[in-house]
Amino acid sequence: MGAGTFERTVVADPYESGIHHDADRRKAQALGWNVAVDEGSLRAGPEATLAVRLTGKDGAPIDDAEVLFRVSRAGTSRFDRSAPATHAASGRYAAVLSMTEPGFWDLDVVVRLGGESLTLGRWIHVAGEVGEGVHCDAGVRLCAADAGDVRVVLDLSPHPPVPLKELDAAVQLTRGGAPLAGAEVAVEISMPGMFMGENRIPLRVAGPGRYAGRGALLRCTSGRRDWLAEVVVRAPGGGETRARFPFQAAE
Ligand SMILES: [Cu+2]
Repeated sequence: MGAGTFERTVVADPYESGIHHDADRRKAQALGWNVAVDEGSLRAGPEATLAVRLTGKDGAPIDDAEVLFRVSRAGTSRFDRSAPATHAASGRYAAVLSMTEPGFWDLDVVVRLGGESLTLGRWIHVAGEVGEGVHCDAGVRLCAADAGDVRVVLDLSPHPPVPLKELDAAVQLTRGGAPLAGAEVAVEISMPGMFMGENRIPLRVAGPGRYAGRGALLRCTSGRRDWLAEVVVRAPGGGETRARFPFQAAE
């Protein structure tokens, strides 16, 4: 692979990177290319198998592309990895990558075919063991709780959240096992028994039943690190329900 085509481009400004993706997305639409990620088989681990299906116009599989995967997590370069994908039948491409953290990842699929090269960005969910109950620390792992009849899985990052830094919140909602679309979702950060000001992170739709947003964590001048994230859910046609996730911030 010559000319550094597949070199990792370090982008200082994530919004700039987003613009780049927009241009490539338009190009992909014009070409009719689509990348579907097989999330069902994706599990966190040092040797995670990442597989996609690449299709062209009319959904026909593309079998003669060069494909590279780049994965990363928001707010850190610690988990950046890349690997060339090997081709299997029917437009399938797969690679084994170290993806040790369950939760939400950014995936860049770099596709080269017939002189065209484009990068398609996807937001993917890597399954792991999901903890439950009041002892699950949402600062270091995925935790699940119920808001009424809605199942809420919360992923805060970084792990653990750092005071006075950006805090990413991603939520997966299901009802009866099916992704819950059309909900209004926000995360409220508070400190039990101590008023720390209002800190509400509105989330936006990020996929089927997925909602994500970015806010910031405050610092407690008393030195406390125990916080509470409350996921506020307003399901379509329903009232407001809440799921509570205690977490510990970094020092
Ligand atoms: Cu406090």
